[in-house]
Amino acid sequence: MIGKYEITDIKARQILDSRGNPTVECWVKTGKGTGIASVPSGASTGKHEAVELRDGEKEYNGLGVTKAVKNISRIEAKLMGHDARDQDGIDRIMMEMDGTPNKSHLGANATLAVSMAVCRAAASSKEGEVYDHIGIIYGARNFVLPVPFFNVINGGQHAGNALDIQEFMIAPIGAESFSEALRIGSEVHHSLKGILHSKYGVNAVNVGDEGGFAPPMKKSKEALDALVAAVKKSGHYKKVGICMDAAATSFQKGKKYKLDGKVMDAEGLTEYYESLAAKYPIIAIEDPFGEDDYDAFAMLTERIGENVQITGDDIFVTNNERLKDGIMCRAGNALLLKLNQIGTIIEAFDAAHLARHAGYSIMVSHRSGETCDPFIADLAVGIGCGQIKAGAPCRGERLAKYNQLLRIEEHDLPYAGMDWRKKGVE
Ligand code: 2PG
Ligand code: MG
Repeated sequence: MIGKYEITDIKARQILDSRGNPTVECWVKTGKGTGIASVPSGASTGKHEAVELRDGEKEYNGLGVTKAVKNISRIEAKLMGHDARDQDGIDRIMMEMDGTPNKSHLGANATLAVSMAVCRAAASSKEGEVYDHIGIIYGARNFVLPVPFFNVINGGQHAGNALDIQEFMIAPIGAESFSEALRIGSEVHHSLKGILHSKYGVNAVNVGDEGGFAPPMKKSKEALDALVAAVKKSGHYKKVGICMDAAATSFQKGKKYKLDGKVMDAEGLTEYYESLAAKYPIIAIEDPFGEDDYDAFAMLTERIGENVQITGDDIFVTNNERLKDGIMCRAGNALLLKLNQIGTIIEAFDAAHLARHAGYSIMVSHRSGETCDPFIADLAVGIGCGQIKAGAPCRGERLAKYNQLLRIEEHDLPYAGMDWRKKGVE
């Protein structure tokens, strides 16, 4: 007799993501359930990330993923009959089959698609919630609705404008519930649309890859001023903090950084961030320096880490070893968690546990190329990290995550809110 959690079938296919590029979708069937999942893809990818296997053929300009899809057939042969609840065992089988430190053999897009679909299939086999099953795998039952960080102004590699900083986000830290946070995010986003339209004209309200506006601004301060004005116009004083993802590797030139028309060394850039944090209600800065600049991360954390979250994305790439190096020198105080940077759920959880033990915060993150798979919404609730970034409250693939959080909220879970040391926009 086939057990209800026993894996009986695994299928994969090539689908397209929100930028119209191929990505992998996987479907896992057990005796009693099914799970389907698809993987996202970054644009400002860190060089230490796990490998996204691409075909390199003429179709889709080299971006096809048929090789990764074929690799899933090989994975299927090893996983047939396995218990879908054994996420640890399954992910480790794939890690062993791959045998490389960066999934370059099977492709992190192949292993992650299977890892996520297995997790869903296990939850479906017991007719349970995905976040609840994630809590079991993670080893915690501290379910909270995360504070959403809405990326409402896009720059850097996500937009065709002159802004060096990649993401300007608003976070409704003072909302009473997730649904209120989403409403505040939406209202501020629409206020911002009006402000940008009247100041910069109709082209300023076209949206970038993550659903935020991509206005023809040149300097960070213009974006920050627009955010403050939008929060004020929407009437949500004190409830909203500001966050930036500098994605600074993209404006690093050797040991210098070229930002907002100035060339600065790490010390100069630290002072610049300090001055911005003193002037604006900035509660978090992600990737303020290049992906190998641990010393500069440590310097900024030392200077403003008391009041401002310094989040490591391209520097840590959800990788235990790189995070360990960061913790040793107190570089940053938060981990950005992206499953596809490492390629399996279990490895991402290793990094999350390490972050937790070191007192680092965790923010679950989408990628700039997404699908409508809402997995990261369940992930953020399941590990109880209290923070998620999934783009602006605009575009289907972004709302897929936020809307899933609305559904989960109906289970009477609390909203994380935040004990940020600084207040929101006054
Ligand atoms: C980031 C992400 C997501 P990308 O830098 O944090 O916003 O962008 O997926 O392009 O790496
Ligand atoms: Mg980033």
